[in-house]
This record gives sequence, C-alpha cells and structure tokens, in this order.
Amino acid sequence: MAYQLISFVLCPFVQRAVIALKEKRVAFEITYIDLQNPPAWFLAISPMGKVPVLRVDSGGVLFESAVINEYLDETNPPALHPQDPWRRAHNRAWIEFGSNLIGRQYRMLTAPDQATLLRERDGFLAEWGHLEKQLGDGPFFNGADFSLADTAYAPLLMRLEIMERRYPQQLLESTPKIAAWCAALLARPTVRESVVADFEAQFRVYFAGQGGYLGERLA
Ligand SMILES: N[C@@H](CCC(=O)N[C@@H](CS)C(=O)NCC(=O)O)C(=O)O
Repeated sequence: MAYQLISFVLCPFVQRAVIALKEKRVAFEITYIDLQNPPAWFLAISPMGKVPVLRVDSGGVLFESAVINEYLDETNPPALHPQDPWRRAHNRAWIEFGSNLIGRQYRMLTAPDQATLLRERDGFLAEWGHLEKQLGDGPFFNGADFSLADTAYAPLLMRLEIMERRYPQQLLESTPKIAAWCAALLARPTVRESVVADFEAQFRVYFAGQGGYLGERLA
C-alpha cells in the first residue's frame, strides 16, 4: 500500500498522521503545499480545503486527521488504539478534546494583544486541568503503551514546549502529569522525526509574521 500525505509544513493535524505512519514503519510520500495559496489540484481533492489529506494508491482520498489515523490503524500493525471498546471510545473522546486544544493554542499564538492572550491562556489552563485528571502513571496517555491518543497530543505538546521555552506562561507548572507526558513524547524518535529539520525556526518565523502578541515574542 503506497500512501501520499498532503501537508502544510507546520500543521499539527498532519503531524498526527506522520507519527502514526512512522510508528507503523509504513513508507509514505509527503507533499507540502502552501495553504495561503493552495494549488488547484489540492482544492479539487480536499472538500474542506484542509490538510491532512491521505491519498492511497487506489486513488481514494481521506481527510480529517482522526479518521485518517483510525484507517491507518485498522490496516497496518501494530494496533495503536486500545483493544477494549470502552477505553477506545474514551480515547476517541480525548483525541477530539485535543483537537479543540490545538485550536486554542493557535488562538494564543495569534492573539492580537496581551489581554486577549491572557484570556485564551486562562481558557487553555481550565481545559488543561481536565486533561491532567485523565492521566495515570504514564509515561503515555494509556500508561505503558504508546497509542493514537499520543499521536494526537504530541504536536500540541511539541509547540507548547517551544512556547514555554521562548515566552514562559506557566502552562505546565500546575499539571505535573502532563509535563512528564510531554517529556516522554518529545523523547520518542517517531515524534522527533515527524517534523522538518528546521521546524522550530519555521514555527517562530511563521507566528512572528502573523503579528500576534505571543507570536512576536517567539521570534
Ligand atoms: N479537523 C481537521 C483540522 C485540519 C486543519 O484545520 N488543518 C489546517 C492546517 S493545520 C488547514 O488545513 N487549514 C486550512 C483552512 O482552514 O482553510 C483535522 O483534524 O484534520
């Protein structure tokens, strides 16, 4: 099975699929597009105009990161979703929660002024508290086994680590389990190799260019 993953270089949702493919040691080709100026061929196959898009060798196309990862998981070993149906449903719910947090992180990065940033930060921390309560002894979301839930949160935590290092906002101080989880995820080779070599530099330049209060302070 040959896969083509269509990506924007900084997209956290595409990164979820990259990590899953690397965990499964499946070969794939990645094609980067400029989301500000998407090519016509991409708009023709992406009904919502968003990445990720996964194209399989039959010509079929999938979109939505959670759906793509479920498909990859069902068709390539090792299984990364828990076997237990309740636990699997629980993980799906928290993957969706992680997608909302990615949205909030983006709004923090692009908040036009400090007051807006602080409001977004408070909202982020309130949601963060719910997540902290879901974690056990680690090192991963479900304990010892790396899972699709980890692929879903690693991109968020990778960006958060950069934000905290460049402009500390105490985003990890009150959630020690998330902090330990973040360290475990960022140490994992498939996570480290899921972005381009100069990811941090590109991330900082991109958000500085958006003109937000925090984005400009990451530069
Ligand atoms: N729910 C989608 C979100 C994907 C998404 O928002 N991708 C962004 C880039 S990170 C995008 O393509 N944005 C372009 C647009 O909204 O026009 C998923 O999980 O795949």
